[in-house]
Amino acid sequence: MAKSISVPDIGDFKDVEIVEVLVKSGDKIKKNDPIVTLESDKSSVEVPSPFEGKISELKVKIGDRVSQGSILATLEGGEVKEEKKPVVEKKNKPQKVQEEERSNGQIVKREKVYAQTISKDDIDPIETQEWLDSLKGVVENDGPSRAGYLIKKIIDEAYSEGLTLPDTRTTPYINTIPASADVRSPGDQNIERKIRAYIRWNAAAMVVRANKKNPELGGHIGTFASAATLYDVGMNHFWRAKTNKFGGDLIYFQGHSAPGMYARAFLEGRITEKQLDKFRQEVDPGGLSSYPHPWLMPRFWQFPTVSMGLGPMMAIYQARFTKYLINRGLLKDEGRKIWCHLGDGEMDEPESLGAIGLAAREKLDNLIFVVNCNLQRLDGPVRGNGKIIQELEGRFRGAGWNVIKVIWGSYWDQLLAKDKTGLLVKRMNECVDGEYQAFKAKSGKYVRDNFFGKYPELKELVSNMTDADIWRLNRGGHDPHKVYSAYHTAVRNIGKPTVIIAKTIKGYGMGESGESINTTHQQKKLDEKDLLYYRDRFNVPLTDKQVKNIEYYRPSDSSKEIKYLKNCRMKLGGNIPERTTFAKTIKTPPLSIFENFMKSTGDKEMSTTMVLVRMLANLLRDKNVAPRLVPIIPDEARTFGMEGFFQKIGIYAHEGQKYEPVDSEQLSSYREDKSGQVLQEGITEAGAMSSWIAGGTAYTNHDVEMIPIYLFYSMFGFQRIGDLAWAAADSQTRGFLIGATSGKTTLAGEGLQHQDGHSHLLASAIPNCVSYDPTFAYEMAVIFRDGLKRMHEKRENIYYYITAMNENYSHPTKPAGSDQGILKGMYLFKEFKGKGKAKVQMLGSGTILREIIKSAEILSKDYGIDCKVWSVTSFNELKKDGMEVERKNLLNPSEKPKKSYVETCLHKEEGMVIAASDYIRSYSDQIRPFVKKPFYSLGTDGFGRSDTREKLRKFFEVDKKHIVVYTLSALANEQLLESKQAEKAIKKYNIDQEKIFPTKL
Ligand SMILES: Cc1ncc(C[n+]2csc(CCOP(=O)(O)OP(=O)(O)O)c2C)c(N)n1
Ligand SMILES: [Mg+2]
Repeated sequence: MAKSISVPDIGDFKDVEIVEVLVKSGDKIKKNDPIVTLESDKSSVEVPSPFEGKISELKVKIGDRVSQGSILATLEGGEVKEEKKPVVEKKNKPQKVQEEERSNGQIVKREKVYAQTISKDDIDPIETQEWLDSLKGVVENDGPSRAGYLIKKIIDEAYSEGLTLPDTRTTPYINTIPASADVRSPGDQNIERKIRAYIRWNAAAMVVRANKKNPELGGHIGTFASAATLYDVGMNHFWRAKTNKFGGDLIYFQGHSAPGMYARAFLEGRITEKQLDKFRQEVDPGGLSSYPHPWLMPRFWQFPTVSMGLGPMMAIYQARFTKYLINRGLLKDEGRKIWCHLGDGEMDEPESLGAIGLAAREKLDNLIFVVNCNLQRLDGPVRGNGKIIQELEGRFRGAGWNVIKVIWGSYWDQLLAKDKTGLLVKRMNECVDGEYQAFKAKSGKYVRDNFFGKYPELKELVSNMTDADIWRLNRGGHDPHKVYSAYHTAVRNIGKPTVIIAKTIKGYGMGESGESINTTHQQKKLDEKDLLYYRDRFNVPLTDKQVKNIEYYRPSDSSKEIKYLKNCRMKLGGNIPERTTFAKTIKTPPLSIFENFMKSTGDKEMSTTMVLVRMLANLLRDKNVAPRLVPIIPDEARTFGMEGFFQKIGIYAHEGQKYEPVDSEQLSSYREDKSGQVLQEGITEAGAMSSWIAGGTAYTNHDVEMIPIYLFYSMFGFQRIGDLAWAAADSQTRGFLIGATSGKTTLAGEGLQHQDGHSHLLASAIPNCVSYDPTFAYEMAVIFRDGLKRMHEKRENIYYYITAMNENYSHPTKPAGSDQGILKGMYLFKEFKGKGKAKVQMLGSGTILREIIKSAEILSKDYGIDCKVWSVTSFNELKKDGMEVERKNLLNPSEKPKKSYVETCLHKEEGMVIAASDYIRSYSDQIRPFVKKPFYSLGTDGFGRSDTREKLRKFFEVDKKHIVVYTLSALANEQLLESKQAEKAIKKYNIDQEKIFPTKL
């Protein structure tokens, strides 16, 4: 019998092109063998055969366009292999149960036969009922706390009897707050429903309009559609804005629900229609950013959240930092809350759950997470075979959070009340998310048949309900009363952070165009039919014509809705989100504080890390700066020589120190203190970075200018937390990042994964990150002081990345007049006169500057070459300046070209340039275009490895001998010196010409 293979359901796509035909007539194929490849403008997909058989005729060719149902090929003699049907378990069979019982202290075995069991889990329902009745009786007569006490006693007893107790991480799949304890929203639901409808409409309209203009622009409708109630209840009743009397709650919005926030701001009159029309068109002024980006909308957005997982992490550390400021007496305790809205898919990010332990440990009851569980992420269900809500409940409960599940809406209350046998809850428990998703993608009848229909008793329970009634059974996250009740409880919770886990529907109200279907996330275009449906679904008062024009809807300012909306916000203090700052600046400390570092250290050797730590110690003597410093360390204080801070300023610990530290006798004993200043983060670079962001944005979030200084192994900086470094930049964080133990040959013994040869390049990509690689104490001091001035006195929205080293050496006196050069990125450090045989400009940065100095000595003395040594404090800053000047010159071709700073330094100098650093060559190569002379760079390209500094520098060829040889060779290359000079030097210094290039080793 012949069968045909046709195109299956390919979603919304029609007339899709066949780009490959993978079979030919006569081919024998198996079930699921691919037949053709289809390609739409988004993706390509193979169509598998549903049958086994032999192709008798191919009906299509490459280039043909097909849609669902188009025949691709016919098969002869095909056989349909029957899928095995799942075996249905028979229920309520009498069971024989082997039981162990304790009798007179002895274990005896006896057999019990029960005539009727409700399930295999319950062998004696009557006994079960007796226990339940007892519990009920205690609750009614003696109250819930007595009942709780008895249960705890029973559990303790069970443990001491050695019983294996059921896993109690999760509670049944129902709301945590029982209907009887719900607190109903005091709001006018009629008006709130209308407001929500208009916000929904405008949020969708702005995305559709943008994509109509240009499909490149993108956007999301389904996310906010699922979360609208979660936001509205917060906005109408809970979230307090910053005023001159109150600091304001801080809200982290889920990144791609941004259209909903704009749509509300539009109703509030804060955003114009013109702006809505510029959603995602940010290049010209007045556009609205795709996601929350404070850099792009600095008066609106407070927190960048769209890179998933960073929001929750930053919110936790924000809540912690708020308590830190309060405990240190820098902020009033006003009961402010930090709210963080998340997607359920986002909870898969390690960062999302990575810091929840800290939140519980530090009793952050100022923190509320709201996880919008619409059961879907981008491609499909978050947990098709499981239950994300239960999984999250278990994880948060395990971590010690207060968990509030908001699963079912009020329409379910009556059904649950009638569910005397617990069968409804059992059914709720046993359905998996894939089924729950399908229920809301289908119909009331489908829910009746497939949810209630599984048990006759449940079918009976809803027998007097129409399919429409069943469809109306809502989910908790769409019920304003349930959400209100959860928020009401959360804000009153003491001693623990709270997570509200709310069940919703992705694309709620979008109907066939995208409600609860797997493609909802990408839906950004709605056609006329979809838009009319959406309008009708939420009763938006727009005519068909207005809908077809995708007009926005905003009732007049005198309408009840707008008055109500504004009144709600007025009562809560004003606008949210809104970014403002009223922080007082910090006066830059006097030069005297830095004086020590400007003079030679003589024979005394120290590392730049030590210099920095000393400088911080000095700064702690400045009354303006001292209280604002926030030293942040991820378990490396001793590595950086910072243990002295433990006693001096204490380690922040919200409960103080409950123990006598083991080293209490010692000077720098481990001192934890409620008002401690050091944030000792433990081993979490992401956590430390989040603290640093909280500290560096306190000027806007708390109106207190702080100076966070985060010290870390430079290899575990930008590379490890690069995404947070971007979030910091976006947030306009002000503060210092110190990449300690930096460089590939400076951190000698730690080896490959510790030796950093590229962090400066990563830093250079961040536009408002100012970075330096200083060598000497005075450079560090000049740079640090300038950083304090620029960021904390002049309020520039930049942050500093400064590398520091752990190599000890002596430091010279600051050359007169070098300050400006130090800050711009290079200055003439010293001239080594030879015999004028040739001239070389030698550029060095970080620790390798010292090798450059040594090689200049050799070159001048032994080879008669005149060398000028330039200390390059920042190839990155030089590059930025060079790019800008070059661009300006190119844009003004008729004007006299301006000189980049590099050129200003070098244009009058003679000779070629040789540059070296402890970083890969690309770092110094950045200035190559601006040097305008022959330029040779040396660097540490290749894998790091553990050895002595001397051997490492030889290996990477950045030691003085290699620099001498390469300089001579380069001079020969430029025909400024005879090549035999270089040849001789190669022999003299035993340079192995056959050695393999370090990147290949
Ligand atoms: C770090 C990161 N990875 C991937 C993405 C791309 N992305 C945007 S939304 C999304 C799905 C989110 O699902 P969920 O968190 O459940 O949110 P929902 O839209 O369902 O509310 C993904 C993968 C991102 N924004 N950030
Ligand atoms: Mg989701």
